Amino acid sequence: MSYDVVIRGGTVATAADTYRADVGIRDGRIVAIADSLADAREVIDAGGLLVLPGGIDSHVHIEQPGGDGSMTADDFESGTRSAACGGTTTIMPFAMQFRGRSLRETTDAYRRKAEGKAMIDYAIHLIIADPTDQVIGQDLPALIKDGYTSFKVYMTYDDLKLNDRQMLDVLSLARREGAMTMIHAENSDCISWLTARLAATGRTGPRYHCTSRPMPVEREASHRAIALAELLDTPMLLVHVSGREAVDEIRRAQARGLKVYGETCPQYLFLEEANLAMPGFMGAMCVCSPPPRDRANQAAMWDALAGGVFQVVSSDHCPYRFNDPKGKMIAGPNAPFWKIPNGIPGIETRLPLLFDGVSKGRITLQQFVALSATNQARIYGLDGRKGAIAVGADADIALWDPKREVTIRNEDLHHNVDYTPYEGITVTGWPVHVLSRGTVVVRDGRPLGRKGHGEFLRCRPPEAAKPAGRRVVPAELV
Ligand code: DUC
Ligand code: ZN
Ligand code: ZN
Repeated sequence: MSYDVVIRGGTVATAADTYRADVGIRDGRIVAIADSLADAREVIDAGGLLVLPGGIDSHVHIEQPGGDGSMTADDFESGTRSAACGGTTTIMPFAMQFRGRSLRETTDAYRRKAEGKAMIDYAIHLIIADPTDQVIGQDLPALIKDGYTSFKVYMTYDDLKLNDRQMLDVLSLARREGAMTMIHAENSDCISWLTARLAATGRTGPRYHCTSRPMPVEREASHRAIALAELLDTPMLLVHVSGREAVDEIRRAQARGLKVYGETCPQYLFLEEANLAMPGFMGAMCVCSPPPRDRANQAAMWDALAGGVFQVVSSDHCPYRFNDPKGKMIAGPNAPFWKIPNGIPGIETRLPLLFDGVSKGRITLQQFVALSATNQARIYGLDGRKGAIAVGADADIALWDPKREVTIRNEDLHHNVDYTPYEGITVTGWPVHVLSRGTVVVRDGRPLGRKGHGEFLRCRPPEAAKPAGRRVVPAELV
C-alpha cells in the first residue's frame, strides 16, 4: 500500500495512550498506524516529536462585529493561520445574531466571510440574542439540521442577554433537537449595579473591570444556569469558567449525575487581576469577561483540569487591537472600563500554554489531548472525523517538540493583533509541523497554508447533548 504522507518515528499520543508508531495518510485521511510504514510520496521525520491530534479551538471570535462598532481583529485568513501555527487544525467561531435580525441570514452571511479564506477547517456555533417564536420554532431546528448543532447564550450584556424564561426556551429546544447549549454565566444586574457605584465614585480605570465582576457574580449565574438545565434535563456547557467558586458549582452538578460540561481558557491559568492594573490604559489589554482572578484561583483551575471537572480548554480568542479605533481604543485612551471591548487574543498560544502544564506535571499528556481536541469533537459532534489519531479520521495532526522552550513574543505570532497578554512567558513544548487533512500547513514553525484550503464542517447532534435521563418536570411540559 502506498501513502501520500508517512509520519515516521514519532510518539503518538491519544486521549487514552502513548505509543511509538508510524502514521500513514492517503487522500487526507489517516489510513494506517503501524510499527513501520514504507512507500510514501513524502516522509516526515518525527523522531523525538509527539504526534498529536491537531487542536480544536471550540471558542473563538473571528471577524465578529460588536454592537458598539468594534470589530475583532482577525479574519478567517489571519485567524486560521495563527491557529495553525499554534497546533490547532479546527476552529469553531460564532455567527452572532443581532436582535431583530434573521438567524438564517446572519449565519449565511457569516459563512461567506470564511469562504476562500480559511486555511484550516471550521465549524460554526450560533449566538442566540433574540429567541423569537420564529427562531425557536423554525430557524433553529432547520439550522441544526444543516450542521449548526451548538449555540451560545449570554446571561449578561444588554444587547445579548436572555432572561431565565428565554433561557428555558432555548434549553428546551436544544433538548428536543439534540443540540449543545453554551452559556456565558454572569449576573447582569450585579454587574450594572456595581458598575454604577464604581462610576459614581470615579473608579473607572481598566482595573475596575475586575471589581465590577467579582467571583460571586459568576458563581450565582453558573448556579442558576445549572438549575435551569437541570429542570429540563438538558446537557449544557459553561464557557470560560474563571475560578474556584464556579468550578465548585460544576463539580456539584456533575456529582449529581447532570451532564454539565465546563470550559476554561489560558487567561484563567496564566493571568490575574494585577494584569489589569498595568500603568495608564495598558490594563485594557487584559480586559475580558469573566476577568482573570488571583493566584489561588489559577491553582484551583489547574487542579480542576487535573481532576477532570473540565472537558474543554479553548482560547476564547476575542482579539481587539490595542491601538485601534475599532479595538480597545474605540472610546479613546481614557475610556471608562465599561466602554472597553471585552476580549483578548490567544488562538496561537492556547496549546503551548496548556502543554506547559504537561511539562510541569500539572496535567498528563492524555489529559492535554482530551482537553485540546478529543473532547471538543465529542461535545460538538465532530468525532469520527476530528480530534483523534485513528484510522479513518482526517489527518489533522500536530507534531510537537515537547522539549522546546519558547518565550512568547508578539512579534513571533501570526495573529493580526498588536500585543499578546502572554508577552515574556516562557513555556516548554511547541508545535513544529502541522497537517490539515494531510496537507502540511505549518513546517518548522512557518505557515504554509493556502487560503481556501479550510472547509466548513457540518456538526452532528452530539451524543454528549443527549439527556442524562434525570427528569425533574413531567416529559410533556418540556
Ligand atoms: N465572552 C466571550 O465569550 N468572549 C469575549 C467576551 C465575552 O464576554
Ligand atoms: Zn462569553
Ligand atoms: Zn468568547
